Amino acid sequence: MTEPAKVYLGIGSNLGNREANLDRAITMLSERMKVGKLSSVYDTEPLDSPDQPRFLNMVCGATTYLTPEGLLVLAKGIESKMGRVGKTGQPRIIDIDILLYGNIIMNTPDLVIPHPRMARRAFVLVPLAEIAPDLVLPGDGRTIKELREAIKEVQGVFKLED
Ligand code: PH2
Ligand code: MG
Ligand code: MG
Repeated sequence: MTEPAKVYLGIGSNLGNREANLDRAITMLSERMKVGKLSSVYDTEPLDSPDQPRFLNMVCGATTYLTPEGLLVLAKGIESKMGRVGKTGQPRIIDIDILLYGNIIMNTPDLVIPHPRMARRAFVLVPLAEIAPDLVLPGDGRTIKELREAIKEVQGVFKLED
């Protein structure tokens, strides 16, 4: 068998018990893939979505034999099992986004990898830089640490106490 893919998922919640929602998503992911490093949890200012409650965000590293499409089906399935109804731009119990899938670059109507907005989002780069600072963003060439340092504007990302 070929090597499993190393993937990174961004997880967010801004509705209900946000911490419990993140925990449940990680538990459900770990039932279907080998979950590796987890970032700290961050309380974050909503970005691109005005007038929303604050989010909790974190990043999860994992290895999997699922294809990118299979991983998307898994992520969407967990979102719907957890009762997500809010669409993009509305508050939601859980949002699981594929950030990176190995070095793959793909752009289909359903799936764009790397996540197209990750390079300018502190709520992704700050937790990702904790667990994978030297990872190079495919198609960009900069490391996650460099991208995080390149963000100039204040984006209100605060680490939760352990
Ligand atoms: N997700 C969005 C839009 N804005 N802002 C924060 N802070 N955290 C998120 O997870 C988030 C967001 C779209 O998925
Ligand atoms: Mg998202
Ligand atoms: Mg999403």
